[in-house]
Amino acid sequence: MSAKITTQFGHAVPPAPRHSVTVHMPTWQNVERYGADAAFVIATFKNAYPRMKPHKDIADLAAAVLKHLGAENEGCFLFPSLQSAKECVEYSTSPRRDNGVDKKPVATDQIKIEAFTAKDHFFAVVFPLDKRSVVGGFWSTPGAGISSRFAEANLNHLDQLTETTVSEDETSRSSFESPAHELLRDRIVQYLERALLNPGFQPRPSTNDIYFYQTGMAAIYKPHSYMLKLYQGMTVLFGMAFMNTITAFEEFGSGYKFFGLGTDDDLHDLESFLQKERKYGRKVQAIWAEFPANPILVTPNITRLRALADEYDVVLAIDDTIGSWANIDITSMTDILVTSLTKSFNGYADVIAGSVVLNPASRKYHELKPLFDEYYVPELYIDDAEAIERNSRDYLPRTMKLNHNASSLVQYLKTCAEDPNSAVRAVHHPSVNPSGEHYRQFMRPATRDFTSGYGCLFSIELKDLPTTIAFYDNLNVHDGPHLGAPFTLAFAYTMCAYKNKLTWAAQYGLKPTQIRISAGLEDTATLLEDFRIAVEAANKIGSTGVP
Ligand SMILES: *[C@@H]1O[C@H](CO)[C@@H](O)[C@H](O)[C@H]1NC(C)=O
Ligand SMILES: CC(=O)N[C@H]1CO[C@H](CO)[C@@H](O)[C@@H]1O
Repeated sequence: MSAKITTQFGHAVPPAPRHSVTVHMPTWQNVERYGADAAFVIATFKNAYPRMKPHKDIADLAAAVLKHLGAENEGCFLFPSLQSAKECVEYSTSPRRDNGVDKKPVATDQIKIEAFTAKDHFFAVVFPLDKRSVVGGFWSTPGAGISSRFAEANLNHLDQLTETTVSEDETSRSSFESPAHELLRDRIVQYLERALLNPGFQPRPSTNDIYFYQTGMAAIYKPHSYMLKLYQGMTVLFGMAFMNTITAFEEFGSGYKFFGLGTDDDLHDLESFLQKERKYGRKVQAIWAEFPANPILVTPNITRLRALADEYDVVLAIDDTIGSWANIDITSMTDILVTSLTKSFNGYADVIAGSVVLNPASRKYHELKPLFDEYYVPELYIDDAEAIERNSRDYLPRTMKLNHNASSLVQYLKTCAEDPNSAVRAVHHPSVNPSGEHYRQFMRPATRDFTSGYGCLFSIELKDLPTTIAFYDNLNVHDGPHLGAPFTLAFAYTMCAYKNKLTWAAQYGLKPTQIRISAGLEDTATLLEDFRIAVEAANKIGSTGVP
């Protein structure tokens, strides 16, 4: 068993570097509190995933900006580009912010954009403090704000903080292009081109087809917003997706249609939907899917999705974060490949970033490439690019360990699930899911230095709530969101994200008795022992709920 975890609730997971993106959330009691009122619990966190709430460096820079403006009683969010600042204002003032209960849009004369320079140029959106929960929606979903490293670098030049005029000219933004960005683009192309399934497939993506964003969510939100300018159409979300992705399609654009199981039956329904929309002359702009999907790792039949996208002239955008480049080769199936670099690519839970790869062999390329080149504004800060460049040097060997460690745990838990006396009901992972067939088809062939696997993420499902609580409270790993870190993380995904809509979630196979696990790099035997102890604690509870 590993050393007993002593990290306090709400603190970053050790070694807790300055830019950590983790927060430890032990005990089921806290899971329930989070599910009931996330904002309340997040406010008590010392560290958090940066989109949950601004990192301390960002909060400090925002405070300095407000002080400079003599507006200490107002609220402010900071953005690296005028484009993102304007989108924040548009979001905050939209009539769609009226939720009919406790939120109203911000009046247009109450919110403004101010431009500043310290080390770099940046933009502040300033608004009345009591509107923070409204404007804050733009901070947490699109993830288009400045990064904590951006803030740190500018805090070091606070003596130079000056207000400047708000100008459309975004040309002098040198901090968003650097040798590190170039190295990263080269590396990404290299990973995409490694161990190809169809080497004959041409043309292949080049470094010109890679776009960087400051978060994984921005790598979804920004392309979605560019496409709205071109197509003004409906969006399809096929299969379950990360909770903020669903929110992004709810809050931005002209509606979305959700096929939340991502199964072959859903494919039939999708086809009927596309037929109907075509019949009524309505444009569907894109089909989005995760490969495989959060949190129970269903993998869609991407061959069929590709065929439907072609037949109905719709963009196919795939988020491959969970499968990850090293393991799967799906670029040629997509029009847009989006990845959260925050996860296993960066691998050390201390940077957030995202990327988009356009597929030059896709028939949508001639529309998408000019669209991206028109609207794309580089926003990935140089210090973040440098950190990811350093951290991703061991991406391949690290991914192999993550694959292996996750699979070892899945094998053990599968054995438990087969025992009728065990509290473990199921384990969800592409290696054991029926939809895993769709995943295996796109695994890269083994090479001398790498054997493909199924990624670091899986979910364990317990018999009932009492056994789930016993498992969660007795599992000696860190708890919280995030995946692809060096340390194992357990996350009560459904309970945290959907406690107030469990019936909705249940339609898509999500249960409060599932715990999502991101396997880390701990010694396999130790990890197995930690899980065995938690399973035994759950077994002891039995069906009565009494130990
Ligand atoms: C996926 O869809 C394709 C195209 O419809 C079909 O030929 C194939 O059999 C499906 N794959 C699986 C594994 O069901
Ligand atoms: C079997 C395997 O690859 N397990 C690895 C899990 O990660 C740790 C830390 O890197 C390795 O030591 C194990 O070998």
